[in-house]
Amino acid sequence: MSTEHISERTSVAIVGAGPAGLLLSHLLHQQGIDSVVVEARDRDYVEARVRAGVIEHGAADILRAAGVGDRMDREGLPHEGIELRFAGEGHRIPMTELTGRHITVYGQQKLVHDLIERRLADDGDVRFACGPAEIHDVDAANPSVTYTVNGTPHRVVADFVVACDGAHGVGRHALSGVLTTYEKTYPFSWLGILAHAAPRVDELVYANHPRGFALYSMRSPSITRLYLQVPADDRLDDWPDDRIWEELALRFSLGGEPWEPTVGEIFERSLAPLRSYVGEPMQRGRLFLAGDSAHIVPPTGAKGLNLAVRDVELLSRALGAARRGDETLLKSYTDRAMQAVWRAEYFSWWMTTMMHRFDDSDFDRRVQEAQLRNVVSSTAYATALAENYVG
Ligand code: FAS
Ligand code: PHB
Repeated sequence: MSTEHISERTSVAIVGAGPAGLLLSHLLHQQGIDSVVVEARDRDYVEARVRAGVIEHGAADILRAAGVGDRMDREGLPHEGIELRFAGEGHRIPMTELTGRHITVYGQQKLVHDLIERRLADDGDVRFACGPAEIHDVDAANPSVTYTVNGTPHRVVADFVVACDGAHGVGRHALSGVLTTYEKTYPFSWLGILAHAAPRVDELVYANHPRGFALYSMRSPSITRLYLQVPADDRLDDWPDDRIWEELALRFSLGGEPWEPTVGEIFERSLAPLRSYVGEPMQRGRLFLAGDSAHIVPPTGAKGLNLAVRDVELLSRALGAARRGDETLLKSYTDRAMQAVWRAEYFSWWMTTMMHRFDDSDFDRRVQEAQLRNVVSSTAYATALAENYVG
């Protein structure tokens, strides 16, 4: 066990190799700024994690402009609408007709793989399986990140540290004392599955049914992604395959009749609690936060990954300007990022409260249905949803 600390220097030390950390490292590289990415988990784990599936118009533009959108454009599925299904009826929201913009259905797994491949092709310094890193001296001129591998402690000293370490990272803790948090938890979770089954729909279906919410999404012409609203304390064992398919058919009912998704082998399943979280500010001294480390949205609005992309696009420009001696953008990073963050928080809360079943009063229930009828019958309401959804 060597106690000798290996100490190195870089411009920007990034904690976390999720989409935020990897894209930031790439965008900095394109400006000639070196960085080191320190990731706790191994590469296989990071690439296997099933998360987002929807890329907004604006985020897709950012990825394309950064030269990491080729496979997204080749394999991603452009969608021009979504369906809201309730009271046994389906209603299409023609998003592109209403906004001129569209979404791209492209798995976060694939995007993360593309970003890792690109970083490594550009000799980027991405370090996997480092175990949980720690952040130090954020108020000093040279903050640092430490981690230990095989008993050997490492310290990466930098001009700036960026915590892209997600919802359970250390970044937030380094802001304790200056952080104001805003949080809301929802009394249910999402049970998500991936199945080898050709999607029965061409666009995403969001269903509000008396038995609860359901979402019909996809990853490719042969892989379906489906979600069910389940009680927050449910476990995966409570949901054998047959029960999942039966419940989906009921919640997607049309005209009072069960409507079955194409059934296929389920090869991935996960439970995700739903919550909204914002921590302000997103910076302190020479530490900055981006992505889920700073804000969490319930996935109903498909905003989490897209917010992470926007944060790092903003931050990479600010770090580039700081390198040229102008710290204006860095100083106002939080204010600039928060505009998109609170808009996405609002929209994600709005979609979640409109599409899920709560233990509500009959009055609330009828108001929820009236809200849904407003959205599908009023061009103004439908346009508001479309503008927020396509981003
Ligand atoms: P991530 O959590 O992806 O990455 C953080 C990384 O930091 C991880 O690799 C972690 O291992 C590492 N790390 C943590 N602590 C560390 C430490 N101390 N040291 C070193 N490394 C550390 N968003 C959408 O936009 N659309 C969707 O459709 C959508 N669907 C979702 C479905 C589910 C089930 C879930 C859970 C999320 C979904 N999201 C969706 C949100 C999701 O995509 C997140 O917003 C996105 O992963 C955020 O990316 P990062 O901020 O990079 O954080
Ligand atoms: C997904 O495809 O995983 C997905 C799509 C839309 C959402 C959430 C998740 O709102």
